[in-house]
Amino acid sequence: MEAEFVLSANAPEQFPADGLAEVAFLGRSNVGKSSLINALLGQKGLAFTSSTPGRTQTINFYRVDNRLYFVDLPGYGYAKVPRGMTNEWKQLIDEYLTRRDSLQMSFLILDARRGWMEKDLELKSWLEYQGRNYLVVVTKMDKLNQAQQQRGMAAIRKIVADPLPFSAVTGRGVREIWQAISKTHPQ
Ligand SMILES: Nc1nc2c(ncn2[C@@H]2O[C@H](COP(=O)(O)OP(=O)(O)O)[C@@H](O)[C@H]2O)c(=O)[nH]1
Ligand SMILES: [Mg+2]
Repeated sequence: MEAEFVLSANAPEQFPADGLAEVAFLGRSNVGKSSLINALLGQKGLAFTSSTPGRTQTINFYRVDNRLYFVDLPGYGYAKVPRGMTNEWKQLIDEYLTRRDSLQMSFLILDARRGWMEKDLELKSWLEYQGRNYLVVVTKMDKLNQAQQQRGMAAIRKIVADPLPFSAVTGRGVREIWQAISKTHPQ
């Protein structure tokens, strides 16, 4: 598989115009969006990861095998960002999710230790309202013991049927997530 960073956009005019199908990664700041992208693409440093929440303020496009884009969206729910900036981000994400014709599926990413939080539920409702196809990925599974994993997944399943467990540390879930992408976007 070949993957490359293409561009960072902070306005819709900058989004790629070649019409390739897109897979978006959504979730709270620091939930592990970039780490998930890197794990799926098998390239550690491709998507910028940071232990400082709220760093990624642009929409970043990665082209995969010249057949689709992975789209790393800015994280929501980072309280320390000035209000005006939060609105700017929100507007950019809203425009992307509302209007983007080439968006075929989204991953809503949850932290295994936290499960559903208010902003995640808002995003879920919003994706459904927009008629968007999405799947839930539960990341950082490696941070929980067996019993906690089961409890956490059970709580998440009360709200969506088939969350996909994942860990960027162990690689758990990579195969299943690729299968889900291939199902939505066959070669
Ligand atoms: N233990 C563990 N840490 C993770 C995992 N995924 C991400 N992280 C860590 O969580 C922090 C935020 O990850 P990042 O991918 O930058 O999150 P983003 O802000 O959503 O893009 C980084 O320190 C990552 O190393 C995971 O599956 N397991
Ligand atoms: Mg990131």
